[in-house]
Amino acid sequence: MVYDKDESEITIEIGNFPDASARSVALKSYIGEDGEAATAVPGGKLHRYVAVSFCLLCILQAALNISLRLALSSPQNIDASCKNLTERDNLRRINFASLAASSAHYFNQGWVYFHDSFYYISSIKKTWQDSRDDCLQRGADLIIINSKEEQEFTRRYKKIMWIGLTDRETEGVWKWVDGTPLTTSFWYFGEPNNYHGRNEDCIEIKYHDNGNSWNDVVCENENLWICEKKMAL
Ligand code: MMA
Ligand code: CA
Repeated sequence: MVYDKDESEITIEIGNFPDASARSVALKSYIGEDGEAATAVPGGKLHRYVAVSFCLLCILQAALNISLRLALSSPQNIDASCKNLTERDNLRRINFASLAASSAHYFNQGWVYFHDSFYYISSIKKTWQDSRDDCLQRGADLIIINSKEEQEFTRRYKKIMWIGLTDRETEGVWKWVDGTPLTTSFWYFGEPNNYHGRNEDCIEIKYHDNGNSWNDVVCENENLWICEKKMAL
C-alpha cells in the first residue's frame, strides 16, 4: 500500500496479474466478498469473539467478586449472621441436651415411656393428696388419661392406683389435676356412686378386667398411684 502525498490518494498494489479477472479475484480475497475489511489471518473473527467473550466473563467475575465481598465481608454482616447462627444452634443444643438429660433421668428412676409421656408406678400406698404431692415433687403429676390407648396402658399393671381425677371442688364436676374438665371417661358399671352416701371424691383404677375400670372412692383411702410426665422425644 502506498500513500501518495501529492494526489492524496491511496494506491493498492496488488501485483502483476495477467488479466482483469485474475486481478478481481485477488482483490476480493484481500478485501472480502461483501466489501468488508477482512483480517489477513484465516479464522480471525472467531478469535476475536472468543477474546471478547473471555473479557466479558472476566468483568462479570470481577463484578461478582466485588459485590459478594461487599455483601459478606462488612463487619456488621459477619457479626449478625454469626450471631443468628450461633443463637439458633445454641438453642437447639440446649433443648436437645436438656431433653436428653431429663429423659435419661426419668429412665434411670425406673419410669416407663409410653406415647410421649413418662409414667411412674409407686411401690407404696398413700392417700390421694399425698400421692399427688409425691408426683409433684418428682416434677410430674398424677396421670391424666385422655385416650383409649392411655386407659389400656394403665390396665396392664393390674393394680389399684390413684389417677389425677377428682370432684373435690364441686360435687359431681370431675376435673383433671391440670384443671381440664372430664370429657372421655372409663367408669366401671354403676360408678361413680358415692357408695352408700360416702363422699367418694377421688378416682382409682380398680376393675382391670374391664376396659371401663374407674371407681370413685374416699380420698383418704391409701392406694398405689401413677404419675405422668409429658415429654415428646
Ligand atoms: C366399694 C368401693 C366403692 C365402690 C363399691 C362397688 C364397697 O365399696 O370401692 O367405691 O363403688 O365397692 O361395689
Ligand atoms: Ca365408687
